[in-house]
Amino acid sequence: MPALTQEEIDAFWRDGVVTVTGAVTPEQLGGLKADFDAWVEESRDQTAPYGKAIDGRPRFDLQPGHTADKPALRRVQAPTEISKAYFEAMASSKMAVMVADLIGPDVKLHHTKINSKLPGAATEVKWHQDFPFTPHSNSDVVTALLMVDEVTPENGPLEVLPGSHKGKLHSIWDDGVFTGAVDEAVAGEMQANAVQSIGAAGSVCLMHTKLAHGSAPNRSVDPRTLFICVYSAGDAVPLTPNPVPTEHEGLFVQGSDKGKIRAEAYEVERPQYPKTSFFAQQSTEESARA
Ligand SMILES: O=C(O)CCC(=O)C(=O)O
Repeated sequence: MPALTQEEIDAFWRDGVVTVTGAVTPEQLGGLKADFDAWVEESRDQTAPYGKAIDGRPRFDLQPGHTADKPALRRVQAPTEISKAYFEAMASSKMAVMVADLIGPDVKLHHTKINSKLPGAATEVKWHQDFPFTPHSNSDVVTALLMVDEVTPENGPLEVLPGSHKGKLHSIWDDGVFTGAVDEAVAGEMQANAVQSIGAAGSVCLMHTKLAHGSAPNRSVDPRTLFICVYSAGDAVPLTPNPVPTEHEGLFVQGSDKGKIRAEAYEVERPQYPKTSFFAQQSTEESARA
């Protein structure tokens, strides 16, 4: 049974984005919140990024300025590997069916992460498109940003440029340096026409991989936690190493593997594999990028 209406499907292909409520059950949402709260508590004892993801990088990334009193856990890499609640929300929720309504019937996972903006943390995301980070043989790739907390205009919502998925792929290199962000002039134009994706906890923002987006710091007293699942059509094959590798990459969450590859013709600069984290790649400080 479809999980999206025809209007929602049409909006996704027209705008490159659609936000819908009820992507997980209240029980699933409760499990996601509980596990994330426990990770925030754990992070209070840490002074530097910690834990180990499968590529050896820290699983838990901290914003500079993180303290026990003001924790600033900004990223959990591949939470589905360490939490049943996150695995279930990725693999067996209404969200996965919604994605199949867009790019199915066969849908597989590429990667998962949590992007968190705790109150007072300076975490921001500079404007970019996802596809140049994760080029695939075709662009039937969806970034699903599940709102674990209510997302409001004040707590650092995702901001998108509707329709930009139909335009060009913007460079995320600057004069030989991988910045992971479009240049400032382009970002300014995107920001001028941006629309915020806000919603109740349990809503999901379904975003086309070529849609331009970014987000500002959290200026409220409430957390903003997004569980981000990147899914692709079953016949889309990644062309570069997964920047957020996970043992669950390639898992079919809808339909099945038909053993086919579908390709589109396009050109893109090869992305740089993150040495530490995505946020460090976007940092303007050379020392953070190293
Ligand atoms: O956390 C955010 O606000 C942005 C997420 C994002 O840029 C992404 O998933 O590509």
